[in-house]
Amino acid sequence: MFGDSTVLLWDMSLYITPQTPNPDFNGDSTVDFSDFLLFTSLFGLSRGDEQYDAKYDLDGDGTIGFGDFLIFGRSFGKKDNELCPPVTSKTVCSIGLYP
Ligand SMILES: [Ca+2]
Ligand SMILES: [Ca+2]
Repeated sequence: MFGDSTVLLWDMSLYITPQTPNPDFNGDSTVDFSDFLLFTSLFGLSRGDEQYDAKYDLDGDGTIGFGDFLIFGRSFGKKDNELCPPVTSKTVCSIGLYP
């Protein structure tokens, strides 16, 4: 798997995007209910709010809202190595996890 063009594209996206959206908020390598609870605790906050944390703003529009929830929902139940950054999903993740 390492060394083919798919992995190269993935690696480049890490440099282009300052922050890669990762719905695994608590870093335990699985997107599950505990991440959902973290997300809902900050749902509705916007950039500038005291508790706002950009890592929950998965689509980067400055608000932790429904668009981020949709991205989270698509990753729910998946492990770290199955996650795909939305920006590169069409290129990297055409195998089936993402449309
Ligand atoms: Ca997690
Ligand atoms: Ca957002």
